Amino acid sequence: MGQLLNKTAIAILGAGAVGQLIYQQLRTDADAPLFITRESEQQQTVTFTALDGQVTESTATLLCAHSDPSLFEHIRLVIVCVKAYQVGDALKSVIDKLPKESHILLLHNGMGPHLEVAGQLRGQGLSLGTTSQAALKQGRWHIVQTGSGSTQLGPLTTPNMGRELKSRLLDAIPGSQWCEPILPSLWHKLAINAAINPLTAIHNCNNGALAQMQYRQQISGVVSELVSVAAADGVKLDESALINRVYEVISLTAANFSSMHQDIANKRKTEIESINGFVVQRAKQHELSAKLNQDLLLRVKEIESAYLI
Ligand code: KPL
Repeated sequence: MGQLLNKTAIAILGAGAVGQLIYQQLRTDADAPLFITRESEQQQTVTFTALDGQVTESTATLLCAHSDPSLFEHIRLVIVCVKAYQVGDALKSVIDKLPKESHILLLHNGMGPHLEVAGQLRGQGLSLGTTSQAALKQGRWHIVQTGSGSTQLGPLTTPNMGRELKSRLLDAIPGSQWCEPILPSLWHKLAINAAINPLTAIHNCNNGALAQMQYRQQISGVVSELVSVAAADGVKLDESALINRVYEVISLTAANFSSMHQDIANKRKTEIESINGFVVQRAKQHELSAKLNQDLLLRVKEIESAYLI
């Protein structure tokens, strides 16, 4: 079994800030995850500035969808760290090369891709995760960790992730825990993102500005709609605890600009479809109203449409 976790057992699909952060946390002197990216196959120097300011450099192996299939043979876990709207295409490009006994872990903001991915798998099991650790890219291969935070991981479909891989993740990622079932944790994080991200993007403000009275009704309303939709989806959430948590995050991250604010400021596609858009989509499925989430979805899409082609 120890043999299973030799070199190349873990691959990270996507090398954004979160993918590189997880790479750094899983990397040891003896072994490191592979990256699967759209770049050509190569050895790549990667730089990491830790929370304490310490800078380290290491050499990572990059594979791509065109790499020789034999290079994928030893992979037992693929951690998918691309944006929610890229998950389907990214996985489709490599799924045929992944061993049947490998396991897929989705780790992105928002919800929804798991519904599509479940149909793409070729016998692999699926787990989901969410993290509130934060990192920023300083360059293509240099990230700076900007915040610690918790990470929840848990199973969605069998075969389950093997015990060794699970321990390796939990030992390496600070503040991580295994949650069964995992969906309540994802809905919980979704509520925080659904309340904070679009409002900061629309009003061009930092997270802290949302503590003002003028946003109170909208924040409570967005969370309340989400709680009803989650309940119809079989996930029970505590509405008032969730609203309190939103305000706690607003206060803890007061000086930060949300990821959606940054996406809009940099004219990038946002994750709105998998945040408020997911609530709206599930609400339609259950014939529920999610008017406030719908309004935020439309407004952010309107802002995006001014620069997205
Ligand atoms: O996760 C976040 C994000 O920006 O996407 C929050 C919690 C809102 C912190 O900024």
